[in-house]
Amino acid sequence: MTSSDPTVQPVPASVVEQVDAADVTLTNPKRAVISLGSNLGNRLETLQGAIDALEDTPGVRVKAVSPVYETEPWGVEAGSQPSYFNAVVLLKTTLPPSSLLERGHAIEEAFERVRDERWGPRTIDVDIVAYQDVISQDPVLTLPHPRAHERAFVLVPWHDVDPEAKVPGHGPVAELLAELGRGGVAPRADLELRLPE
Ligand code: A4P
Ligand code: MG
Repeated sequence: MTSSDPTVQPVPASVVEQVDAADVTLTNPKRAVISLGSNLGNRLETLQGAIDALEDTPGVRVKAVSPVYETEPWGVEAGSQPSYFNAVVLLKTTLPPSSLLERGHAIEEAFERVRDERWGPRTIDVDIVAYQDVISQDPVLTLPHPRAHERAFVLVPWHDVDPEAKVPGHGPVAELLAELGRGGVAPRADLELRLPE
C-alpha cells in the first residue's frame, strides 16, 4: 500500500492530538504520597533519579516534590549508619496501589538496593505513605504506611508540600508533627530536587 492508496485515509491531525493528549491526561487519577529515603551513594542524585523514574511511569504524574532533609537514621543505634536524605513526593496516578508498589520495588532494584537487614542502609527506599484515604492492614502493602505517622522524616516534608494533609486513621499531619517535633530532621536548603517537566 502506498500513501496514494485511496482506501487509506490519513488520520486528521486533530485526532492525533486528541489521542496524544489522552495519553498524558490521567483519567480519574488517584492521590498517592511517596516517601523517598537514601543513605548510601550519591543520595541527592538517587532521590532525583527515583523521582524521574516515577514520572516516567505510564499512569503516574509527579505533582509536587518536597525540599530535601538530612535526617538521623531511625530505628538503629545512633552513629551506626550514615545519615539519610529524605523527601516526599505527591503523585496523581491511575495505577492501583499494588502496581504502584511494584513500580517502587522496580525503582529500588534499578538503584541496586540490597536488602540484607531490616532498616539497613540503602541506596533508595520507596515507600507508599498513603493512597487516597485507603486503610489496609495487608503486610504486603499496609496503608497508610504503618510507621509514617511517627516519623518526622516523613511528616516534615509531607507537610511542606501539603499543609492540610491527613494520615488516614491518624489525623492531620500538622497535629502529629506538633506532638512529635522536628528533632533529627534538618533542612538542606543548599540542595534542591526538581519537579520533572
Ligand atoms: N510494605 C508494606 N506496606 C508498605 C508500604 N506502604 N510501602 C512491604 C512500601 N512497602 C510496604 O520493605 C519490606 C516490605 O514492606 C516490602 O516487601 C513491602 O511489600 P522493604 O522496603 O523491603 O524493607 P525495609 O524498608 O528495610 O523495611 P521496612 O520495615 O519497610 O522499613 P521502613 O519502614 O521502610 O524503614 N531513617 C531515616 N532517617 N530515613 C529513612 O528513610 N528508612 C527506614 C526504612 C529506616 N530508617 C530510616 C529510613
Ligand atoms: Mg521500605
